[in-house]
Amino acid sequence: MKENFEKLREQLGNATFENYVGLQDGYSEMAYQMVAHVLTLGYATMLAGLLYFVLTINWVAPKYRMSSILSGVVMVSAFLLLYVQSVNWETAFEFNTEEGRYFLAEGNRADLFNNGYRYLNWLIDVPMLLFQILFVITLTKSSMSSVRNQFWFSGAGMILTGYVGQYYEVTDLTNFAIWGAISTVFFFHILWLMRKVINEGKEGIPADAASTLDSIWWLFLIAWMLYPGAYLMPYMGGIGLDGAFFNETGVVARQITYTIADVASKVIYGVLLTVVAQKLSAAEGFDYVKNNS
Ligand code: RET
Repeated sequence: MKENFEKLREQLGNATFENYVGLQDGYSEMAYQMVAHVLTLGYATMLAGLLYFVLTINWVAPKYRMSSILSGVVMVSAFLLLYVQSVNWETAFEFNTEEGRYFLAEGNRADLFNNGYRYLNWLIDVPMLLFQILFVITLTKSSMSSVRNQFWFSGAGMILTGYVGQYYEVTDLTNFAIWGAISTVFFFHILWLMRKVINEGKEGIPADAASTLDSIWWLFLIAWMLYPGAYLMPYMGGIGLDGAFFNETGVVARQITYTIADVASKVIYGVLLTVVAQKLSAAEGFDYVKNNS
């Protein structure tokens, strides 16, 4: 790609690296379909998750139900966005029978590929996900409104700065790194605050509920770290255009990473919060099975 880069850059400007790969080398059948399939898996899982959260809402005491409602909101917004992202992939590239590969599509229905939909979806989902845990745990020291405001502030700050940064992933690595670094500062603040919330939430609750809260922490930490990994994906195999990931491998790896992160941070996280709420409800004398039999 190095030899042709100036020409590609004139044609594609701030487009993300998926388009550079699609114009220069194209995608093999396997790479193209793996992305298409993993995007479909993503939105199908969100619909399945929605069903779960709706059906289990009465299994927990009323004061915990807001957690299920927020998971439902996250499922709907993620379902729509991932569907649009998947259509975007299909309209951006088309099969070329001479080369036997998929290249950037031309003509007036063609659209460049962009991950920006995801970032704007996170603007809804990140505050919801952070907010959600506050309906399940009881804070012992911090004030609920202060934690909530810090979550909103840093959540939005992290995503908006990352959204700007991702436009520079091919053409301006300095800007890409600076916006990414600012975003990371907000991210560390969120991690620190979440650790504090979980520590306080563990006080005075049954041991099995506390241990599920610990699992939520580890899930949270690992799943959320995957997003900056996906941001950096083109350079995971070396900085520069000839790195091992500045090609279809990196494109596939990025979409798989996003999908694992989405399923873990939205669906599994919501399920685990429902489990904690069920344990707390039971400890408080709310028994769904008895009430309904
Ligand atoms: C960005 C930019 C690069 C630096 C960092 C980032 C972090 C993103 C995160 C996103 C989480 C999204 C979730 C969505 C669920 O719907 C913006 C990629 C640190 C942590 C949980």
